[in-house]
Amino acid sequence: MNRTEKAFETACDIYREYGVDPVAAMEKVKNIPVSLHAWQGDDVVGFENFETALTGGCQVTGNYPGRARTADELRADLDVVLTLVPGKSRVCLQGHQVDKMLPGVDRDGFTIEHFSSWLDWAKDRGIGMDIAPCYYSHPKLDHGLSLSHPDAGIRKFWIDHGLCIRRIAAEFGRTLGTPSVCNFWMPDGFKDIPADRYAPRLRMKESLDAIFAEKIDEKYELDAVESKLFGIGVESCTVGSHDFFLMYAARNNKLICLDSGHFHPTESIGDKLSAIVAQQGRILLHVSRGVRWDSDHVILLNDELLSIAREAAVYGYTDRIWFCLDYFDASINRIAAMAIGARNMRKALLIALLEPLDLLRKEENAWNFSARMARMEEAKSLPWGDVWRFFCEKENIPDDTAMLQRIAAYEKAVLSKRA
Ligand code: RNT
Ligand code: ZN
Repeated sequence: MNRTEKAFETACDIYREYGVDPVAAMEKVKNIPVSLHAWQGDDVVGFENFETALTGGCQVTGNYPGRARTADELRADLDVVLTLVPGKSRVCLQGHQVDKMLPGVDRDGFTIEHFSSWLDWAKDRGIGMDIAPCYYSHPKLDHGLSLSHPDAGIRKFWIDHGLCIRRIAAEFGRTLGTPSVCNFWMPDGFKDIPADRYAPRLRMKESLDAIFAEKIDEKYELDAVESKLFGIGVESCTVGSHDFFLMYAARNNKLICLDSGHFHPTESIGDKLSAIVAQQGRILLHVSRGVRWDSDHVILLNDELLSIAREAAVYGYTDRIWFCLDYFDASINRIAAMAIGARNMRKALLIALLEPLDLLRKEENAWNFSARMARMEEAKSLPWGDVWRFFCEKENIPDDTAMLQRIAAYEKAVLSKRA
């Protein structure tokens, strides 16, 4: 027995005293799909054949060497990340992360042909793929508006883009045998107080209805809609606010996408999950970390992440929750950013599944709230780290230290040569 195995045995003894089975928790956590966001690897630049700055109110700061400049480079990077993250991973793309452009074809004409190498790659690795249309970094995002733009021609361009990406998602789903989540986020909004908030919202609703009028079997593709509080330069009004999209999702049976960086700084999304699921809702999580003005820092194993994972996992409704990471940091090694965040997501889920829930509920049901508090605090020092290390070993994934060494080796051999 090595040290990791010994520590795990002891941890199991302790957990069993609390009525928790670590073996069952590991089995469960392994099978929760987490979608890795490919856009951390290319700084949300995409691989189209024209140059635009990142628009739409998002910003990627930093210039650490090694950004993936082509889809091939990005896939190579993701291959490394996949060896560093335990459990079932998927990969999520933005709609401009094409393999190749075809002459004269813009975003309103993308087909699976533009993404065929992604499909082959995913098939080969046996992983599911998700995708999101890209409503930013394009001249047709005019005056900050896309689907809610007053001009019917501009709206049509973006409606067609949405349709194209849904069809591509369906193709991913059909070929890979697992439904592809297609997430709609658009930056539409106003820097300063608009005279009319109503008309853009009516137009946004109409455009979305047009995109979703085409029925696609949920066996292949699942639509999600993502709300946001504000973006940089879009501080006064976001057309697709939380109220707008929560209503839209409920009425149209779509997944509501909750991005943890898209709310007021003191507003946690943890509490929202049961409220939505209790009413037949389904949720796509964009797991991120807001820091001051930025909604997209690498996720850390902090209280916010722990509460999201806890609320997502402990009630047994993970079949209604989809997990996708969403952050971008260009000031550190991008493989590290992806791997650290993805491992934190998995760690947080493991910690949630190791919670002595029955015990806590027992105190709660007996109205013994002081004992509930004491037990919750006690649970924080249970030896989840020993379970995590054993889990990684069992899954043939490096531990936290070895992970770092592997990333450094890849940086030296590959990333540093990209400058
Ligand atoms: C933006 C949204 C959206 C983006 C991606 C890159 O605030 O969170 O999901 O992160 O489109
Ligand atoms: Zn998001």
